Amino acid sequence: MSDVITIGDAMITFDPATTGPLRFNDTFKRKVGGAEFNVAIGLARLGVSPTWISRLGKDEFGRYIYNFARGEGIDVSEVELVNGYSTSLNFKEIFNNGSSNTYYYRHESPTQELTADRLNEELFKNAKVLHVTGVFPAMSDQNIKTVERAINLAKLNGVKISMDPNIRLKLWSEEKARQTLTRWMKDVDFLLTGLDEAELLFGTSSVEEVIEVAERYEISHLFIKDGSEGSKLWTNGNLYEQPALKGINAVDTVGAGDGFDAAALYGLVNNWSAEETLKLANTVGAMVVEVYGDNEGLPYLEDAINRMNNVKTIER
Ligand code: KDG
Repeated sequence: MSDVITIGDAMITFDPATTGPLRFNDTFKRKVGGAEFNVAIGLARLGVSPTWISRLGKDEFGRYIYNFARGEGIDVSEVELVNGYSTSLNFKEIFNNGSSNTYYYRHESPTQELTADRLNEELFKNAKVLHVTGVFPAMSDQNIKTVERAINLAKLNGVKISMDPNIRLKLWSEEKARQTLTRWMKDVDFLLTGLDEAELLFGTSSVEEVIEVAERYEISHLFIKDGSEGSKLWTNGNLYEQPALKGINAVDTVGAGDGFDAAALYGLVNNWSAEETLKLANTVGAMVVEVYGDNEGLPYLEDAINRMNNVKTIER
């Protein structure tokens, strides 16, 4: 039984050894990434049991990701290694200010073997949350159908739906992203979004107006991730705010949103108060940017709580 189900493509991420334009980088570190996969890693480290539904190529990279996921304690019973596809790849380009670009080699992704009818209904009978993002559906119309069925199964079984729009304009157009994600909004319980994404989806980046939209869709928890401006949580008619952590040295911002999501879901699944849930999410998002890699900075619960409470630990 798992608390949170998520569906997505994972990839081998090649992190450059130096900053600057990709074409000048000739040395890379082989790592793993994938928005939904990062969330699953984050959840597992915090102590929530995640099931990650996916397909990987039956190749060396697929085996590596599968074993990595198992090592992190993710339930991989719904992950298969399939013939005829290569495991997805992603080359990163990082600049000195921590900003980055991604270059995908994920067409066709092995997740094309994950058709809607292959979702295991049993899984939804005991889970608490289904977490979806805009990355997996951006990859193909078939994935849109798979997410749609997952949402229906979640609804049928009383599973809450969490969504991070995670808009990747390298994978789909603004219009398709808007059409698809807003169609699902009426089923969303927890929305975790950036203001730029809210602008694209709802035509506004004003916090008050985004709250109005959330109210219209009957979203119970609206998390707003606003980078260096901090984050907000609107729930039950109340708005909570957390400033960005001070003194952060951002070396790689990729995956920060996924860390935020994992921690927010941790708080929600464990019935933490709104204030504490937002504080934990805000802290974990910040911890991710301090470490190179899409998920290496995701903390274990004790470390996240110490950081959140400013407890200094000395190990030597
Ligand atoms: O959110 C971080 C992910 O986006 C990254 O790990 C991989 O680019 C990626 C993707 O599309 O999932």
